Amino acid sequence: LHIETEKRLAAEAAAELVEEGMTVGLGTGSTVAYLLPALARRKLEISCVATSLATFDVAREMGLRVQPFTGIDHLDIAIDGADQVDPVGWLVKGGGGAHTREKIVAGASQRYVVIVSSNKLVDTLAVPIPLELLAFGIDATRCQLGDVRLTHAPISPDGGVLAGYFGPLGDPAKLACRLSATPGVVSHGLFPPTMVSDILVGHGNQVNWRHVD
Ligand code: DER
Repeated sequence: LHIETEKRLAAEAAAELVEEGMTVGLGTGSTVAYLLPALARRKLEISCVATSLATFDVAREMGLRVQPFTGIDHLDIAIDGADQVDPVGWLVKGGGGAHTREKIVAGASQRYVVIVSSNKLVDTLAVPIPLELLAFGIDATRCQLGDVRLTHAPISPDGGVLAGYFGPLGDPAKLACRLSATPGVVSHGLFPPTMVSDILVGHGNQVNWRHVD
């Protein structure tokens, strides 16, 4: 059906969760693009941090108060998209190349709300898993990881090299551990269910709400 409508409905529902005085983490991507105007329309006194320059610029244009993520040791809520969501709440993120900052924001937020259209729901996660690698020793890092290919936008705003893991996925928890433990991997796009509070899924003209335990 209309994926854009589903993205907008999920984003508008998430915007309602933000309250006066909150510090808010803003994700990156085309679903979050619907969140920003919905949030701005509420004219709340809130402080926002952005997970990409694109989000920063648009949020500023919308009149949201966006500031660098310094001097803030936690966020009340963060709202972000995802590329894939599995039945227990594992996410694959990083399609927009922003997963390093998105994971930092997710980890710092009291409540992490994921907004997706229904096409993002999968029974089983699939590769590629986005990666950010340090350039130093990158060939040795790639050799330890297995099938890793460099992607379109090679350099991240934090100076790392953006790539994708195309090897066997198997159990997401085991792969997430192996990716995190491999020296030279700055971050990867597997976000565990423990990181997620709520998943708002646009479905036709409804929004299904999944609370992740
Ligand atoms: O890059 C990212 O992690 C984005 O959040 C991505 O996963 C979702 O982008 P979309 O809302 O444009 O599909």
